[in-house]
Amino acid sequence: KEKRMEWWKDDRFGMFIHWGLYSQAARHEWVKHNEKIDNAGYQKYFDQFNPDLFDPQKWAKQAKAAGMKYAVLTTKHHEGFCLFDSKFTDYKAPNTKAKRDLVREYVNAFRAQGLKVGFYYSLLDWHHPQYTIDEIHPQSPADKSDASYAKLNKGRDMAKYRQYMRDQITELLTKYGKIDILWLDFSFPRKDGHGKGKDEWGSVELLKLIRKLQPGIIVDNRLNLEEYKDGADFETPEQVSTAELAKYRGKTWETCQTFSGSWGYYRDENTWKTHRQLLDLLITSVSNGGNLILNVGPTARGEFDYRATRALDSLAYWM
Ligand code: JFZ
Repeated sequence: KEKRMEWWKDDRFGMFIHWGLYSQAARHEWVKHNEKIDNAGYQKYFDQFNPDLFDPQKWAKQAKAAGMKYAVLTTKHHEGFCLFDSKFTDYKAPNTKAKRDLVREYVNAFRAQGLKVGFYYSLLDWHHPQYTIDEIHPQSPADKSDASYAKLNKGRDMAKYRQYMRDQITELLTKYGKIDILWLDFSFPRKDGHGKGKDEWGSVELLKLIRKLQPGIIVDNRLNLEEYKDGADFETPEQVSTAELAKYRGKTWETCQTFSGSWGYYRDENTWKTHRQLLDLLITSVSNGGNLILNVGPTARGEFDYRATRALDSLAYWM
């Protein structure tokens, strides 16, 4: 563990990239949940997905210039759409107007710039037919009784969904060469049973598979496993203040932060951090012994918008 964390502790600064169908709605990556959109209502984003301006070499150059040493891309977010070519679903970029595996292009471009490459993979899946409806699913029932969930989940089988995850993670960890980071997201066990945690995800088995396929890979802690301590490599304080970061001293951690209020592209979000705030985050993270991963939400056409570009440019200038 010490050994595989060496480069990560040295590199300190990375780029998170949240990109998916939600980028078209341009109002939060949780839009499907927030507006309770069902698969039929969401279909237009699949039919119209056409990232004609996608140029991952440009992304990689911007990351590198800003001093970032690694990147993590959402290969699949909670909406279930896959940016990669998977044998196990039709709900993927190659079947859209993009007509190709966007993850492969990302991997090639970032590696070519000498950056380490990571994959974010959502455990949640609001599109998969076998994924059971839980409290935070877009179709979660108004009536919160067990019977009402049971009725909705008739015919859904999490064991099949667990197999789907193992199959897709196997694809991601065998078809793209050495992958440096896997960022799994996330566990939300609930007392009433309508959340998901280690049993629903098959966490221990999943981690063993990951370690077998890529022994050097670094994995985040969002499976929330008490047992199998070697499973997770780092803690993930999300959107915490610089004052709070001091509490993580002595631990192995990476804080993930946005330029503005959401992870996915949000056109009308106006609370962008100032250049000074971004620098403060970087300096405070590093001086407290942690990493910072700053997020960009590219537009649906595949560009970093002018605000993200300006923020990255300001970091590059400081670097
Ligand atoms: C998750 C996602 O829901 C979100 O869209 C984004 O991808 C972010 C990086 O991760 O959000 C979480 C997950 C876990 C916690 C908080 C937000 N948590 O454990 O506090």
